[in-house]
Amino acid sequence: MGLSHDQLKTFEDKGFIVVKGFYDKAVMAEVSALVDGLMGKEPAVGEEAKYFEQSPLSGENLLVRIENVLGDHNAALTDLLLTPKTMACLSQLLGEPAVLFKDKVNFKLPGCRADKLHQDQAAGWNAYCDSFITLGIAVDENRMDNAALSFMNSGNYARNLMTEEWKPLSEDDPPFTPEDEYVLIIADPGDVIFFDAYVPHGSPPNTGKRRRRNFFLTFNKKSDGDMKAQYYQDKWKNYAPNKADDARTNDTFRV
Ligand SMILES: O=C(O)CCC(=O)C(=O)O
Repeated sequence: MGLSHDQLKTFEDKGFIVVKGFYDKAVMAEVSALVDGLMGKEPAVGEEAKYFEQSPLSGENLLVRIENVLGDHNAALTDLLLTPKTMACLSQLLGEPAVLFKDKVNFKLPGCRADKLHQDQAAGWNAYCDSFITLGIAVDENRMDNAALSFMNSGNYARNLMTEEWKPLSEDDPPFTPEDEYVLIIADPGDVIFFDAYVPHGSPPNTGKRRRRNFFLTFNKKSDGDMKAQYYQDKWKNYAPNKADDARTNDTFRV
C-alpha cells in the first residue's frame, strides 16, 4: 500500500511525485459533493476560513479557497482523505509520522487569477519549521483549459528559499522557463501529487469555462510538533478570512 523504492527516489531527485488513481472514483464523488456543500455553508468561528478575491479577468467576486476544512467539523471528508494509506505514504516521505500543518481547497473558478511560480515555503512557513510535504489532490479534472499546475521537473532548485518571503520566482504565467525544466500536471479526480515545500510550481489564470478544485494538505514531521492551531491563529490575525462583498483585489491578496 506504500510508495515504491522508485517513487521515493523520484521524490528525492525532483521534489515531487504524481500518483495516478490514489483515491478511487467513488471516494472522489463523495469528496466533490462534500466540497460543494462547503461553498454554501456559513462557517462557525475557528472552523472553515473562506477567502474571496475580485477576478482580474471579469471583476466578479470569486471564492478562491477554503482553508481549515479538515477536522472534527468535517469528519466525513477528513476520514475520506486522511486514510491509513495516505498517512503511511507521508511517513515514508518524511521518514517519520506526519502531522497535519494546514489544509485548503483551491477552487480556481473560471476567472480566478494566476498562482505565480513560487516555493510554498516562502509563504511565511519558516516561522514554523523548514521541512513540509504537501499532498495535492485533484477533485476535478486538471487540464490546460482550467489552469492545470506546472511543476519544475528537473530537480534544479535549491532546497531552501530562492526569493524573499512572499515574493514569486517569476511574474510570468506558464509555460515557465526554461521550458524543458517544467512539466504540466494533467490530472483526473483522485490523482495526487506529493511535493516538498521548495519545488517551484504555479498555475495560470483560469481563462476557461470549467472550475478546477484541488485540495492541498500540508504536513510536517511529528518531531516538529503539532503547529496547526498556532499557524491558523497567526494567519487569521494577519490575514483574516473575508466575505464575497469584501473580496480582496489584486494588490491585497496573499496565499
Ligand atoms: O491551485 C493552484 O493552482 C496553486 C496552488 C499552490 O501552489 C498554492 O496554493 O500554493
